[in-house]
Amino acid sequence: MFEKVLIANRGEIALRIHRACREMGIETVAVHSTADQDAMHVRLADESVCIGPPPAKDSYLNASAILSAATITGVDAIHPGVGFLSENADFATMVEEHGLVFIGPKPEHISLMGDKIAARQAAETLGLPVVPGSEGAVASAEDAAHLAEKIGYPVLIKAAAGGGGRGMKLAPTQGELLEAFKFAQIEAKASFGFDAVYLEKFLPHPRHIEVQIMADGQGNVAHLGERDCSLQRRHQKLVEESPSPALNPEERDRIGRLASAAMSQLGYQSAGTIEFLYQNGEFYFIEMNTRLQVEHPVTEAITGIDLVREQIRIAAGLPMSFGQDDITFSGHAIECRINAEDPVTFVPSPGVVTDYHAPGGLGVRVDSGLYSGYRVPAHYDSLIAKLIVHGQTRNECLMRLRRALDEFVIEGVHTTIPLHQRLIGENDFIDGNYNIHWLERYVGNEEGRAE
Ligand code: MV4
Repeated sequence: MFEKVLIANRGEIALRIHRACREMGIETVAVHSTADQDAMHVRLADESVCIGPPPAKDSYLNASAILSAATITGVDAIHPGVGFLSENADFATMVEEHGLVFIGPKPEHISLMGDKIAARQAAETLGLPVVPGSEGAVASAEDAAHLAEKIGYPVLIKAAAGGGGRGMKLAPTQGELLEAFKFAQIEAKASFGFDAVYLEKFLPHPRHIEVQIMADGQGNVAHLGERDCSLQRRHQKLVEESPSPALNPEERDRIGRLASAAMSQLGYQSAGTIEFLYQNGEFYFIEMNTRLQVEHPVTEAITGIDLVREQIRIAAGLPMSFGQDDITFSGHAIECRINAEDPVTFVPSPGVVTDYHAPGGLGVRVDSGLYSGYRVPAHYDSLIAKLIVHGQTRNECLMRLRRALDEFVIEGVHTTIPLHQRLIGENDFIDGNYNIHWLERYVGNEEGRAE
């Protein structure tokens, strides 16, 4: 097992990784920007190295600075966390070239899934249901029009280098296709430096359902159920839950088995998430995330499996500590993302947290680096805490969530807690009756007209 791990991230996820390492007897090295020197995970880590000024490109995205810190402190491995360098195949390769272990999948699988056209082709080859659309890239507007005629409007033009909501354009009818194609291509080139686009039939009101998988590269592959992440605004998830209120046990079993079989065939290793759109009883693969996800605690709550611990074991060459048959899915879990933002306008609200009290009790987990006196920096994502509640039934979970939100005290910055409190009183939420558009309709989305 590793003796020392460098955590190439910040915030609650850096703390999460530190905790897993601690419990495994592994020393930790925190790397941080000057804006994060007082962060909780930096205080708790055995060692810390300042790697640069606040802008992420000069610190958390600075591969050379991170690799230098790794060399100086003599770590065995690097955990990239989420975001930042976590899905950068070049970084994963550089880590390996430095004689260190990248705690994550193989670079080839990061690259494969980073190219959304290649990912779509791979998914189809691996037996996953994909959205009807182009076989590969669409070279011209004429080809796009021809294909759209066959599969039917509306269609979406998506950038190969996009994902997570970036670089998509809707063509409701043939009359709008030429313009949408040109726009998507130009936007893709400008945003990603790569203008390849592909085409999919547009699904008007799906849910976003993702399957958590874990594989050790030694023949063991398991799925850990799904998460319903449909409650989002501008591609920022606000609430995630498992199991999805929309699926019946047969559907859950079917998509889980398909996901496992696909990853087995691919030879995938580490944690991964396969994203699907789900509409009218059908699943459609859209993307795969080759990393740990922010919402992983929801899965940990219902399976009792420590996903970060398993990632570390796998990276160290050990087999997974469980197999599919060892997993029992128990109860229901919901995560609320608490952001330092105005709960109505969503304008970021950095500043000093003047008072902090987290809820607790049975079935309540809070992942957060906050403390009284902590300054929320303005330079990063506004996620400051995750509240995860677990109950035996969805209703118990909802009652517990309401109780926990009411206990939560965060003073000095605006947070999304009041929004979550409002949400939990909505009948559609209580009934699990929502899709990917529900939240934006509920809170308004002044710049979201294109979607
Ligand atoms: C779609 C879609 C409808 N039809 N593809 C947005 C993010 C990226 N991961 C894929 N996205 C979508 N792809 C087809 N063929 C609608 C979305 C979409 C979406 C998906 C998941 C969660 C939230 C979303 C919000 C708007 C649009």
